[in-house]
Amino acid sequence: MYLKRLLMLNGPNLNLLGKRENEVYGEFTLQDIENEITKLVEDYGYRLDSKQSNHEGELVDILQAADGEYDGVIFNPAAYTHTSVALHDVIKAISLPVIEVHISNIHSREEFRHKSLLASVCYGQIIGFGKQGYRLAALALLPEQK
Ligand code: DHK
Repeated sequence: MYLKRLLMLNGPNLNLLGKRENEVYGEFTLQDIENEITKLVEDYGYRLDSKQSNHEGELVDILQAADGEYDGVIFNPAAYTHTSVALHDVIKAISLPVIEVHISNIHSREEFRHKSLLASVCYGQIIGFGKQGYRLAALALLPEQK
């Protein structure tokens, strides 16, 4: 049977969650988020694949390869949000709904974080709700009924 699939993709330094600026990013680890979102999507009969990379080009490769393989992407591009034309272009080029997630409220932080080069090509943006943002993004990609 064909199982519907979501991809959760995390960018640079998010592998350090749990030991990185806890006052900004919380105490939880990336593994905690993966466990929680896997359980949520499995309740809907979906499967979650989770990937993390610190490298811009690798994130581009993963998104190119995801096209046609997944039904949507939960994406925290981390610092590349504010700098990456390559990620803007690949999100525009593929036909998957991509939801941009940020754990922190980027608008209440340094000015260089206020701008997202990706928001205009994403399906939506969820910002500032901690790890709950990943759950909200998954719910936005999942069907209304289980
Ligand atoms: C994570 C990062 O690593 C930062 O570079 C972004 C984002 C914000 C977050 O809140 O998840 O500016």
